[in-house]
Amino acid sequence: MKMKFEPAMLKSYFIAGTQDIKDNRPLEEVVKQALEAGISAFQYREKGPTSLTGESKLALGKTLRSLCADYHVPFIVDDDVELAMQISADGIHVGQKDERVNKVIEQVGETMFVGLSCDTKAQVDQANQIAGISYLGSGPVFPTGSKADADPVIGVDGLAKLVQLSQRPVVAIGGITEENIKELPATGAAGAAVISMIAQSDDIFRTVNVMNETV
Ligand code: TZP
Ligand code: MG
Repeated sequence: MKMKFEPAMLKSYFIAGTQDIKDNRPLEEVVKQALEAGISAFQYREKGPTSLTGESKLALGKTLRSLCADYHVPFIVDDDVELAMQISADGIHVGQKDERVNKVIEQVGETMFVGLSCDTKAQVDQANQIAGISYLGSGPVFPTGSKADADPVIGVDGLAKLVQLSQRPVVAIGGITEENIKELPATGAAGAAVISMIAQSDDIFRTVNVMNETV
């Protein structure tokens, strides 16, 4: 199955792995609510000391993959090309420190779309030269507590500059809340990618509505 990339997929982009969910709630329950609420994409990202690996990561990946397919919402895997291919993901997302993007593009071929994190002008200039990249993820726009090795905050101005330089749509990421999301439309970003705003929300329907109505 090959899902064609559309910029509208970036509007309300939920990223999560088991490490992001508190109070012993199953991740699939949170993802199902987010899908019901109308997210435009889901990225499966198991990262950090408590995250799943091996068979348990594969099993949960399969469950989440098929859940997203039920809702016709793109399912994207962070940084794990082997898993992404095994479970027929719609997309793969890589950072500058992950497997080199050219190699990833070669490995996945036409089977899925590719997203790349960029936070400097040099990185965007380089990404502009690579035909196989569908979208860019920005560096952290606001301070984030969800990524231990997050790069320096680029701010709303930094985001606007990346958008201007990029030949591909850019999804804003990092520390986005129901309050500061109002600052994003002015930057030209195609949408917001969030972990805690949805994973820690007391009302996922309200939160996803805010995303879909703002950016
Ligand atoms: N990449 C840059 S910041 C970040 C990632 C994965 C974490 C975003 O999490 P939150 O909770 O939305 O700030
Ligand atoms: Mg990464």
